[in-house]
Amino acid sequence: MPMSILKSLTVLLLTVANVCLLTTVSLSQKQRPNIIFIMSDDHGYQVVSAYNSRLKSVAPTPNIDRIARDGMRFDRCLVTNSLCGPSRAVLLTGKYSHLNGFIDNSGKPFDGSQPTFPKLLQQAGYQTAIIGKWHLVSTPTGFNHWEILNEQGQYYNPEFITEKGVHTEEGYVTDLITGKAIDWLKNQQKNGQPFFLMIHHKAPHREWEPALKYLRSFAGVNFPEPSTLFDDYSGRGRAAKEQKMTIASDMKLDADLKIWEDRSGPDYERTRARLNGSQGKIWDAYYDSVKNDFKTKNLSGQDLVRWKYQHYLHDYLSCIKSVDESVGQILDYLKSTGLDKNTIVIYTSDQGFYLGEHGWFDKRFMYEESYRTPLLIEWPGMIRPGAVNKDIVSNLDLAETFLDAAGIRIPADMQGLSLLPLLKGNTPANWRKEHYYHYYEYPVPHAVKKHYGISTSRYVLIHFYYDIDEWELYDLEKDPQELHSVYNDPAYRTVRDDLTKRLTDIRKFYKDESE
Ligand code: SGN
Ligand code: CA
Repeated sequence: MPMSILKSLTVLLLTVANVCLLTTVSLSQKQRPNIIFIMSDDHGYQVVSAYNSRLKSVAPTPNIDRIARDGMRFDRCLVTNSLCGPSRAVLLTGKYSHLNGFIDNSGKPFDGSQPTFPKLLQQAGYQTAIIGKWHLVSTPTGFNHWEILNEQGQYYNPEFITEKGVHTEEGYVTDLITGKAIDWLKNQQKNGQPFFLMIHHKAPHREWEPALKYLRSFAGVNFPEPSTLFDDYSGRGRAAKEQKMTIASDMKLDADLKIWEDRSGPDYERTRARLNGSQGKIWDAYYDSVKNDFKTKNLSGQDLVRWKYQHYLHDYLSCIKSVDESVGQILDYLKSTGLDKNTIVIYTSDQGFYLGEHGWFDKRFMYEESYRTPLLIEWPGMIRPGAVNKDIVSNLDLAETFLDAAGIRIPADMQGLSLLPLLKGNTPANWRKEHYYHYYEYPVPHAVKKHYGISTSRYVLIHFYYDIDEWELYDLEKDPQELHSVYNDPAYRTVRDDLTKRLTDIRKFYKDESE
């Protein structure tokens, strides 16, 4: 064969090879999924209707439920430290609090120079963004775009922080966050890179301030009470007895239930005082009626607790109405643009919450309602619609799951597990059988004593330390409401010994030797 033909053939072959290569690259680029991570603040799984909530008929969450219908519902998603900032730091780093350094909300800034999954996604060509609550004191790192609420954030006419500084916007926080998220998504379609978007709601965090349009959405509704509303904590230790998060004593009539005798004080300033004239009229019309009801009924004792419970749930669930609406708007937007086909959507909360169970609001404890959090994931073509997973998973696993989904190598020092096999319906035989927890913030604001512990699918062993040294053990099969610790019950001696040893081992495994 003459040399010139050979050369042309070689060039042709190389060109074909290059085209193939290019096609492969652009195909795999294209196939890398987009990820939308929606996280609310303090949304208890027990009031999400996909979880068969006791409030399903009166306060459903139809849009959040769409993710469960089209994807997977996780029934045992546990957090490592049931508090806002710490949960977010675990999410970003895939490491327990003692290693990522953000153990409580005391104000110490998150060290944003450490490796996080958004940085790795960004390096691999993802566009990354966070919009909404951040609560980690330092400013975000690893994001192409960020617009965060100022500290805890405000519900009405809230302040946002960007690289340019702080500004205030008129409107309701959940609606504003949603609008910003959709605006950002519109720009992503133009640049063709895969994206990762975190939509972090403030709602339904205390003090549960609803959108003005939803103030009367539950008029006449009676919210079913939990059977433990009047728990006396007799089967447990000092930690459950000495906390300060009861509806009876710690829920405030003014800040929490919006009944101010005189309109003043920091709580008033950060809520009602933020409203403008016409907004204020709508608020006053509703909360004046609540105040009148309170005065007219003149309740005390258990009747007063019941009344407070009803109004607490009214405000909390009205906040959820906006969150649910927001989820619907995001899902609709994805569908209308065709983005839904290659986008993973996750809905979760930074931790669980008490909605009157044990007479409480707030979270923090390694007891079911605050320890567990909702987790719903849809991924068209990957997850079988309507799937339910009962394995022990954790917010610790999310960083690795995102990296794995994007085809990025997972750093060896991350401490979670990718959920990818579970999403495909194949739980590995060696999947974790136990989960480790450690909570540190004491005494303010809710006097929940420091504790750590281990849980399996059936048992929870907790060690309350610091100003006390008490152990509790619960058998979730026999006592799902965790009313009677069986730590000193001889019948549980073997279980107790086994779990105590496993707790020592798991603390070593996660490198947590601290107390
Ligand atoms: C505030 C709340 C507490 C809540 C913490 C932490 N009080 O201090 O009730 O436990 O935030 O919540 S409030 O009167 O200011 O609402 S977290 O979600 O940020 O961890
Ligand atoms: Ca929270």
